[in-house]
Amino acid sequence: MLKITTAEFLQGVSDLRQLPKNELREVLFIGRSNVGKSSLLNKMCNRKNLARSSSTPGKTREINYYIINNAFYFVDLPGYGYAKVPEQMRAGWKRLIEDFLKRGGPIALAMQLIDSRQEPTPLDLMMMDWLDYYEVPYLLVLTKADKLPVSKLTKQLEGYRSRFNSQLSEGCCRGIVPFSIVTGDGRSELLKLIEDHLNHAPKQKKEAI
Ligand SMILES: Nc1nc2c(ncn2[C@@H]2O[C@H](COP(=O)(O)OP(=O)(O)OP(=O)(O)O)[C@@H](O)[C@H]2O)c(=O)[nH]1
Ligand SMILES: [Mg+2]
Repeated sequence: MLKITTAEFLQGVSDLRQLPKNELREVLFIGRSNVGKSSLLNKMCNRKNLARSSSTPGKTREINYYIINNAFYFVDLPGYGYAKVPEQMRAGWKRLIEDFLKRGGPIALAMQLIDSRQEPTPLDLMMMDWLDYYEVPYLLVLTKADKLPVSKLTKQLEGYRSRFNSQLSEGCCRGIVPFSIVTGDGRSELLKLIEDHLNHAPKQKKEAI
């Protein structure tokens, strides 16, 4: 299984011209504000404060790059869905994220995070559509699994599996994994899936419609 030995913050990117010069494979962390992206990233690296947790949700506009094992990147994308963000910023976010996904090649795997207690929001569904369209392999990670009793979590998982059956069988969804930073559930499964995808050949770039 993949073992994370080193993890360092590299840089924040707010414009694609600032992407790291050294093009390594990337594992993306995507999801609405407060869903647990930075917490997941920290837990994967067994570090408490590696990923900066924004005290003001919706304020982080940067794509944060972390270099792992000096071999690949963890990329923490700005959270979306924060109500107080002005429309102009929202449009900027969409353009940045879509251009980012279009690059194809370097992206090994995306983790699409959704709170295990909730249903996907319209923006979550839009993100999944983009990932399918740009042929980015992704996992649905159901966060904060410790907050649900096991029976309810099982039910949620079944619901997600049947709802996204076509993405799982014909689209780019490679699995649905419950996760908790409290119990560590899901961590080893994610490490295994990340390792598998880092070893896959890169995809070609796909043009927008
Ligand atoms: N109980 C529990 N709380 C969690 C879990 N994951 C995250 N949290 C809490 O949820 C809150 C938000 O977590 P973050 O990791 O900062 O969320 P984020 O997606 O990075 O948020 P933004 O950076 O604002 O987009 C924090 O208070 C975390 O402690 C989990 O697995 N279990
Ligand atoms: Mg964060």
